[in-house]
Amino acid sequence: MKKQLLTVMLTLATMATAQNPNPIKVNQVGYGLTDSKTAAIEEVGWAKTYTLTNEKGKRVWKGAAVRTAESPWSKKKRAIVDFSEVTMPGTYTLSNGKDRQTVIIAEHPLEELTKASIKAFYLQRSGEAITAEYAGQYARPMGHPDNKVMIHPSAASEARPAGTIISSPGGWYDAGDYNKYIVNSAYSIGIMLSAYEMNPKLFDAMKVGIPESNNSMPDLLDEIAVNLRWMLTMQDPADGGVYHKLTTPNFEGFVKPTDCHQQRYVVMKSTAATLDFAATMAKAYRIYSRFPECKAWAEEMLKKAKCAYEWAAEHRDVMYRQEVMNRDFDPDVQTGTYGDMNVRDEFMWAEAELFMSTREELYAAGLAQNYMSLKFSNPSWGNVMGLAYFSAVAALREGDMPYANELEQIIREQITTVADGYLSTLPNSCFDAPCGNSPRDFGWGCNGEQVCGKGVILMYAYEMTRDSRYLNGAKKVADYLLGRNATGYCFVTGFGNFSPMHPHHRLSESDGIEAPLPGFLVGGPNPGQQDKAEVRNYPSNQPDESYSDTMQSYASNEIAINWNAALVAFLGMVQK
Ligand code: 9MR
Repeated sequence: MKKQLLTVMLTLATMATAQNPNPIKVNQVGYGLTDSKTAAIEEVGWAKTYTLTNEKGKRVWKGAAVRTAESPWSKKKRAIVDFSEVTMPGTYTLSNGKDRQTVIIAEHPLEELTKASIKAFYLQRSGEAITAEYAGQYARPMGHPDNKVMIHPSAASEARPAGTIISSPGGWYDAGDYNKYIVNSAYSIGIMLSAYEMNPKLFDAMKVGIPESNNSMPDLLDEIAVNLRWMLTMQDPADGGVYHKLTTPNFEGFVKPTDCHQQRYVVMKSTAATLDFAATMAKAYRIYSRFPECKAWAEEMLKKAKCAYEWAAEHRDVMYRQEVMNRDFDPDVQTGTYGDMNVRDEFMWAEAELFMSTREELYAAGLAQNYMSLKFSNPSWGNVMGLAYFSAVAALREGDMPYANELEQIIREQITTVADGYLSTLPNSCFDAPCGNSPRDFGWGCNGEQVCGKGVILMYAYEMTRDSRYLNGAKKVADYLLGRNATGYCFVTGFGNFSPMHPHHRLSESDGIEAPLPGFLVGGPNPGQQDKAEVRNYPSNQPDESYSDTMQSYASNEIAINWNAALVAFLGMVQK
């Protein structure tokens, strides 16, 4: 009896992390009317012909696979089925004779998803009651007021000795945890503002249902302002330096915000956080000052950006080394580090944004040189160089950059070289996508950094060339993310017919509601499995299948603002 119970429990535990058993893998959210529409079929589901039937059961398409491909690492084979010729909107069933998969074709298939991915930031707000009017069943009372935050001994200064209480309310929780980190906030805002610059029409018209939806600003900018206001409180007014993070010494348990009682601290200032702050505020200045109601606030942001840059110029290498800080100061801090030991890219980003906003020589020194001597790469919280390139693309588009011709050429060349590299993997891809084709594409947060990141870069390449290969490639990135991948998961909570149910997300786990908060992108397959002590039943060790939909899996199943920001940016740009 005991043994039987154990078997049942083990089966249940395995089931909880099982991947999508359906061998027919498609974009579960939907294909655009005239877009390429393909499915990837696992070998067990191969058939001579496949059919697509409409809701009335009428067959609208029949065909064979167009090619097969083998994964270079797992050796698994998949067949690609192409039903692009079906262009009528509707809900269909794709079948191989025994398995069935739902296929949606719609005029604006990504619209609701985009709204939800922005709304996720509202649900992630800290220090504010989330109300039923905007959050329905996910309403919750205010937690983490952060009006009594303590200066950690590592952050002590003359005016603010250790133990001083400051107020640093609001902003977004970083991820599955409840802390707030400047470095990650900066990247997140940077990439979303970049997308806003590239496709303002889409975002200006988009109402996502947040308390500010009825004001005169676009909802995306209202939501971003929430975190900008928090970031502003993290600057020491005495010298312009910016505290690296606001945190509890240890991660809280999986409890509600109102049940969190650990003291929160701001820790030492760092060069990376201060430069990231300077870049973010200088960029926000340009965008928010377009709106008369935000002009004064935008000026304040620019002023603070300049002060931050001054501090960083005088403290060029104050790195955040948590273990060193813990040796020297108490209490020890064990939460996320966002430790970045190379700040060359942060200098570049801050100088680029400050120059674009002020045209002051101070920031121009070596700027064109910078773009020439540095190499564009996919941006992430630890490497923000790419964000400087994105800002330059927008400025060039507005005819607002010195050395425009030279710069445009350099940037176009660098971005298209990277994008061409992605497209070159498409013909042999098991999932008919320009991502997920190398083991290097998988790792902590790859769904945001690698998948959405690649989609964003393909869209910049498209913006700079109008070559439709880039746009079509970017759309296939969406298909991959939304289900046509090795796990068969649509990686955004609440969307598709098979999506994560147990993200490593304290807000989702502590609310007593079965379904997680919607609109969140999970980190994704990570062969590093840094959490394998806690996640005993990873379904696979293959790079592309190393994903566990369990609450314990912080290395593959957490949610985070930077990944959602990349999702918002990608979705915002790909809807052309
Ligand atoms: O996104 C971060 C990833 O690149 C790192 O490899 C990982 C380990 O240091 O940390 C991730 O960031 C986490 C942060 O430190 C704390 N909040 C949760 C973040 C997402 O896992």
